[in-house]
Amino acid sequence: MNIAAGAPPESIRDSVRIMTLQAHMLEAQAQFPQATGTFSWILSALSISAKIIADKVRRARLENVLGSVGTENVQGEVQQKLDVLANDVLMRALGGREGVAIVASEENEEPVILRDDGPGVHRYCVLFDPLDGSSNLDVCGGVGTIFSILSHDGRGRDSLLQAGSHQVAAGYVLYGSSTVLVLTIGRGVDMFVLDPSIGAFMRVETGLRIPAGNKSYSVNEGNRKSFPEGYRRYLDWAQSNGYSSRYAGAMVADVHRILLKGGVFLYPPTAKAPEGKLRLMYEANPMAMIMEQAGGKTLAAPRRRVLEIQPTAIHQRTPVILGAAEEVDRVCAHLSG
Ligand code: P6P
Repeated sequence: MNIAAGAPPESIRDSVRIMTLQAHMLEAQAQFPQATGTFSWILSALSISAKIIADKVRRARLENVLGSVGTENVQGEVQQKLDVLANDVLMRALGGREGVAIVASEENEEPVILRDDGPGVHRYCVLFDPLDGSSNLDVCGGVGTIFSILSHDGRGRDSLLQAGSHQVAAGYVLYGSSTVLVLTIGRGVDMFVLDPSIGAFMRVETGLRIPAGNKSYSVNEGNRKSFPEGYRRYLDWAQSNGYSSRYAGAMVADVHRILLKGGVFLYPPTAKAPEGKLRLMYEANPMAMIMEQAGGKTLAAPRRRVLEIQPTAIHQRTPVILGAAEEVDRVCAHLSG
């Protein structure tokens, strides 16, 4: 290869290097001399869980694991068979990692206390929605896993009750036309796609930024009549200004579209869910960290960042307005009008 003096070889440029999720994490870890690898091991547990869940989702109808188990979770929502399977995979993968002190799941009423911090041992809390949007499974719609990682601060289960701004990492896996993992460790947003032929998540984007100018909103308009008036004013304005509507019914799918294309996603207070439907700790907070790291915004109400909400319960809910910064501002202008 003819390497001009000073010019780096083509093969080491970010855009052409072969980088797996594992290599990406080890490269990030190397920048922290004091790092012990605990955090990287937790991410590897999430990665293997995603590969197993992806396989189960794609084979669900063939293996007759679609449909519900006939029970309800702590949210009062009917549990799908794959909700329980995905939850079990994540619990077993994370349970085997020394660095995990506590695990909290949408599917479990109580958090699972695995280990306490030992002298000189720093551990983490992992919160997740194992299979977000699972009602889409029967119709082959997008479903996903959402995760949030907090430092364990020695307060036992109260270590979970930290504001979203304290997250050390957040991400999601979208089981869609391909299996995509999106991750932030507080230094931008990176995207990986599972290559099933080699069983590795391959890095395809680094430093994602939400595009501006996409005239698109995402909301369940079936709830329109019970939205607070300001939301209805925004929707009337948007529909009079050429906006399109996109709604997948699974937060991971809707947020992923906004991360890549722009626009705004809304889950306002409704008569059925006056505090909002989405869960703060393992849906809104991780998505909010990703949105803000990608230059977007995530609010619970005008001038109320989701990441600043001080939680009082691990399953508490919140309204959500998230997406491109200028579009979130436009929604808020109608809420405050
Ligand atoms: P609705 C899925 O059940 C979920 O928790 C989110 O993934 C999704 O954004 C929302 O609920 C959909 O709720 O009321 O529109 O069906």
